Amino acid sequence: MKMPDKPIYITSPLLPSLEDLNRELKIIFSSKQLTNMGNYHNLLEQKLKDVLKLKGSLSLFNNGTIALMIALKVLNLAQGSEVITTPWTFAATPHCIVWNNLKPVFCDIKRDSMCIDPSQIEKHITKNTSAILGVHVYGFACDVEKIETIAKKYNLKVIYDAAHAFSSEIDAIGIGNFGDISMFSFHATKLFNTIEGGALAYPDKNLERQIYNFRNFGIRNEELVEEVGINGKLNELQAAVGLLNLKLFENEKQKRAKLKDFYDKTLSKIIGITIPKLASNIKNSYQYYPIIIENNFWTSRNELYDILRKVNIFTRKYFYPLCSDYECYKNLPSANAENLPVANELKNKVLCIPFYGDLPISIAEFICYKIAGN
Ligand code: T4K
Repeated sequence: MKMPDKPIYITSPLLPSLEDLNRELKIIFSSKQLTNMGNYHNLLEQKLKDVLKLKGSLSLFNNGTIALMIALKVLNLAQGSEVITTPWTFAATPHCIVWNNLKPVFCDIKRDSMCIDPSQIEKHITKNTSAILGVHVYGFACDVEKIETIAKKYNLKVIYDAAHAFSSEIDAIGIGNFGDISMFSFHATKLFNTIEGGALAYPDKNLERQIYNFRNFGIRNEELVEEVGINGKLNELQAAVGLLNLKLFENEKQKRAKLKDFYDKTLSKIIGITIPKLASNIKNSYQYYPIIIENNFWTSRNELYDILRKVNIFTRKYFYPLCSDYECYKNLPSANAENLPVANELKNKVLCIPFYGDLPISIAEFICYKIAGN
């Protein structure tokens, strides 16, 4: 088998044809409405509500991070209070907590879903706890029922970082219907993208006005500023990319499902590899394809990463280091490795391998061939 002659990355962005995009750009250029909640923006908001099967509202943003910051802001959590979250996530998750003058408290994850472990949440609850921020990592799903029960018992808000979970479902219900607010990311690396972008989904329609304001400097109209807002607006060009990508993402998902079948079948034959298995009521978003390199595999996760890199295969160690290992968080009491045994074990074992619809099957075969030790 031959190594690829160009680098193979973990993902490859979904893009509309230039012909289709040009048609939309012509309309936008002639209208001169480039941003500030224009027609393309508003249409994308409408369509996403259907695609994500939302019963409540959806607001678009210029990226997932600003969206998550505003989600935490609009819930009016007590200043300085504690938000229980997981270290098994991208930097944006705990950073958004801190940007809101709140304190992240790290809770361990489950080995199967790599999402927050509900059985570990209650031990972190104090009189200062205001919310739980779960992450539907890789497009898998948090245990939303158990989290809701805990939240009700202690009167806590629930926010979900659903950056990876575009179109994931639990019991055929769109994942954005759970908790008080969910954040989706539409970054270039996501299943559905607007180059940069994001959204908040929330069942309580009463939040709509404030979220609109926070996204737009707090400006309600030319003479009224209601909040200390920020600029979180998605522009028309990106909304146009989003509308075109909405027509493509189902096909992309089907291709990823086929690739997943191939990887599952081939990699499950290799001793020392665990492939995370989702519960049957969860519909995956096919965002990433993580494997766990167990102790009885023929080499370590880090060596496998290096071996693959040398043959042009660029995998990612999502999420190494853990957020709790960052300089800015490592001294928090909850960042102690004894509090996070599963996350600390898996940070040296998980590898996400290239996973996108246009990955040629010959390259997928080559990746498996190298992982098997050839
Ligand atoms: N919460 C979670 C759980 C998240 O994962 C993220 C973002 C957020 C919140 C924040 O949402 P946003 O504010 O981003 O909307 C990437 C993404 O930049 C980041 O959005 C994402 N998570 C994270 C998991 O992955 P990096 O540092 O790994 O990206 P990078 O540039 O190394 O890209 C990975 C590979 O993708 C490259 O090797 C090649 C390919 N690629 C990337 C880009 C940017 C392309 O082919 N084209 C591109 O334009 O963070």
